[in-house]
Amino acid sequence: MITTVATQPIAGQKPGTSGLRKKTPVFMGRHYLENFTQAIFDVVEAKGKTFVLGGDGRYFNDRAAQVILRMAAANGAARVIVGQGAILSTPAASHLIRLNKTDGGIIMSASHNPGGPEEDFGVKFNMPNGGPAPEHVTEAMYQRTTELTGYRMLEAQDVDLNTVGRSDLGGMIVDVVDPVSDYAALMETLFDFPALRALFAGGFRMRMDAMCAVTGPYAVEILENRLGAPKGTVTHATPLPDFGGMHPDPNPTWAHELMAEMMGEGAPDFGAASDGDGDRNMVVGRGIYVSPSDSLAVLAANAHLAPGYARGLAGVARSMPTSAAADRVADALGIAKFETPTGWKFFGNLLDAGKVTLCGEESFGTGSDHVREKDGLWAVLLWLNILAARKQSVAEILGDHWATYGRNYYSRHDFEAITTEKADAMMAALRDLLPGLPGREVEGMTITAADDFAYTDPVDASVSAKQGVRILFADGSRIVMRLSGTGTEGATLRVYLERYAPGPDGLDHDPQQALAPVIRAAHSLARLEEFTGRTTPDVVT
Ligand code: VG1
Ligand code: CO
Repeated sequence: MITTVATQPIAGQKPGTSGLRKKTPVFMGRHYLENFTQAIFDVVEAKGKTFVLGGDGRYFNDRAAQVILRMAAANGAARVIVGQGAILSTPAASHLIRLNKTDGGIIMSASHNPGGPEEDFGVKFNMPNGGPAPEHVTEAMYQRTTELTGYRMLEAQDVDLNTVGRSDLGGMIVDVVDPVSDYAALMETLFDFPALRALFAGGFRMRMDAMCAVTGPYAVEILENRLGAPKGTVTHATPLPDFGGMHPDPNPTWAHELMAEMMGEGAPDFGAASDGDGDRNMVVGRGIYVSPSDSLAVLAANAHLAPGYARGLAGVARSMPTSAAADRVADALGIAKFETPTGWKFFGNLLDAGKVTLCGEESFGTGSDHVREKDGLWAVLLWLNILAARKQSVAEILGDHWATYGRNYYSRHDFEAITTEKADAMMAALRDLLPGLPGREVEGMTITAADDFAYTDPVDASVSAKQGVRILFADGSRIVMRLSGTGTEGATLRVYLERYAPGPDGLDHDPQQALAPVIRAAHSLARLEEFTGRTTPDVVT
């Protein structure tokens, strides 16, 4: 039986950089998930449509899946394809949407945010192209949440999501599918699996830290079962509702176990980690950390070594705060380059239009036109393919890269859980300062330009303003500052720092030392301590 449950708008159901993310108790609150789900189904007009549904396995994932399924049925959806156990990594969900030509999908995840009864939960809608809904769609969903008076609900028993197969839910087809197999098959079309098998058979060793999150089953199947990496190569391989208490954000701060192993005695050849929903990756060589901006540049320069990219790249896109290292590769290859706002949704049009093949963000996100999300395991496999083809170490490949293109020293400093008012006041003061900055000298460097980044989409001409303050210096150095749009507690200030060294000298400094004047300039220009009381970042990437 379908009922319309009376409800009232709930304030604040506004999706951020990537979907709606809130504390789990908020999401579990009365009508909270239901209201937002109804807003999604109203905006996309669910009747007769087919969707994909899955999540990263965090706490409340299984219950939320049952609610969303009953509401999909009540709203007249024809069919929902669900990952077994309500599990799908974000890139696998994107692939299933595309493979089955569905009308979109719902991903239950707060991605790199911790999970558990007191941590974070999230819901995100992806479009028929497999990519996150663009701003005008998420804005329409938000608007809808402000006027809802009821949501539609089917009264029914839970669907068995643990068994692969087809069932009926109030006239709607539910197809429970293996979350891994289609994704693994896609990877086999892109990479030289025989070469990777030979690499592992030849004694190459890697560590993949899945951080008790969704990548575990994918990495075990592909790396250990299909490519023959030794059993146990993948650690923290079982997805847990609270990620085993880990913070599933693959950066040097949170993936410290992996960092310690890779920097220690007897480190394996290659290390990698991924985040809650499997779309991020951190890559580490023996004794050397690869900054995500450099990773994008190296992948762009070498992608042709993998069968799926042998034809070369159409272009490369990076988010504005990501370093310009990839631009140098694009220029050398004579291919197009694009600079977009933060968030994968801004790459969708460029990928759909065939303008770019690779995309990347400094926040440990890399991906290509094989799906419409960033893809952690894909990046790991592309690195492996490059290592196999070049028969060099990560350190050698990075060294060669910097010698060829120069080095964009890069780091991001995060200041977390700042009071929102303080963070807003600091950003407002900084924005006021911008017009007067060009020509000024700070820390011996001359400012050439300062603005608040605005982006006009080259495909649909939509404009996104206020995407982050940029301060550019004559020597190519750069400061970017913006507030996070994925946090659930106060404000997180992200300070992005970059300095270019053309080489051949000065290519092997410690990034924090190389960036020291830029860091000092950032603190003084933004009056960071005065506004926030903070002097040292919580996370350094
Ligand atoms: C962060 C990153 C951004 C990324 C987004 C979603 O956003 O900076 O690059 O696309 O997270 O990643 P923000 O607004 O907090 O800076 V994920 O893996 O959380 O979907
Ligand atoms: Co993620």
